[in-house]
Amino acid sequence: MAHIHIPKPWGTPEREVTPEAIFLNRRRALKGLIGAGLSIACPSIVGCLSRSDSKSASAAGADLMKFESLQRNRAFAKVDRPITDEALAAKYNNFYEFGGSKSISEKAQALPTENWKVEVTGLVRNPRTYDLDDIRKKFPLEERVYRFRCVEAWAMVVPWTGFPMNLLIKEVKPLSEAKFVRFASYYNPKITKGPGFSLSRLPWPYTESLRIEEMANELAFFAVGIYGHELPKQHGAPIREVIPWKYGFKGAKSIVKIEFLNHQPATFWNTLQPNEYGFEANVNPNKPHPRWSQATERMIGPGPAFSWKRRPTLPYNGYAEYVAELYG
Ligand SMILES: Nc1nc2c(c(=O)[nH]1)N[C@H]1C(S)=C(S)[C@@H](COP(=O)(O)O)O[C@H]1N2
Ligand SMILES: [Mo]
Repeated sequence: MAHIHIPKPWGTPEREVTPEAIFLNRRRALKGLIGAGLSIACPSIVGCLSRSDSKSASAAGADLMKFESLQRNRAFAKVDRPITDEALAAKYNNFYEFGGSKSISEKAQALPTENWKVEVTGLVRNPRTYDLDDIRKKFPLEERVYRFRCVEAWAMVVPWTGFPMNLLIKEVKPLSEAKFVRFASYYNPKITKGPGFSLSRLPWPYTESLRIEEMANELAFFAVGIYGHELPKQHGAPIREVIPWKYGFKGAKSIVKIEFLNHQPATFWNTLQPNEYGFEANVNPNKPHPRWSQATERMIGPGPAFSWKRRPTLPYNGYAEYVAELYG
């Protein structure tokens, strides 16, 4: 991969930084396993997960596993704004399955994540159902600090733990007819009751979709963790998409199914409001939402939302150098 950036001194604060020498040795040792990537601490997650002693600040007392000796991928640490406070990000969420407000973090604890399975199906040579252990063994995990931008104009910067989607593509080998991929979130109307108001006929399950070329881009990511530990349920445990150059709704949470298709599928928000939630949904300061400007964004912070620091919205959320070529 050609994109190796020297991190800027104003880059994000480093948590639990591994001394450079150890990092380099480990890299050398793993080189044979991981090919050209420069990122990976644990060839598999085995031996790298530990049950945290302290309760997480984030998830209604949930006890979250920590990723030990995880390496931050420095190629993606160049973010010119501070990492969002973990406890604030964990209490300001969108997860319509558990309600229509931002305060769903406690309700989301009802999501049953035991024995989670992800079915990969459709137009692929190797269809497969993975459990979380399979995923952890198969795909080397790394940490990436990404900007994140909701279509509602709030934004954050968070360190995700996970692996690039192109590793899954290599495993399952989409057929040449496959042009799109669709991600479906967990849905069980007894548990994911949805927002109480109106809209009783929402197009559940929550689904999202990408073109295959978008999925293959090096930025497209499956996250299994955030802030160095497994995902709390409100952030989309145990596995979600993270597509940093698109609005947040493109990243389905709590994925149970990944399907390769020859056509563009209907998706949740695009079905409800196609003029507000386009299929492509690339972050674009010059393309206003029908109901508000997208020129600036509010970084999640303390206090009421109107007081949060405003920043200019960046084209492709600051990732044009990686993705602009996808859009000719
Ligand atoms: N299944 C599901 N995934 C979802 C959503 C949702 O309601 N349901 N909301 C989306 C939207 S609009 C955003 S901005 C992000 C929010 O992610 P966060 O709560 O982890 O910050 O999740 C996205 N993924
Ligand atoms: Mo969003």
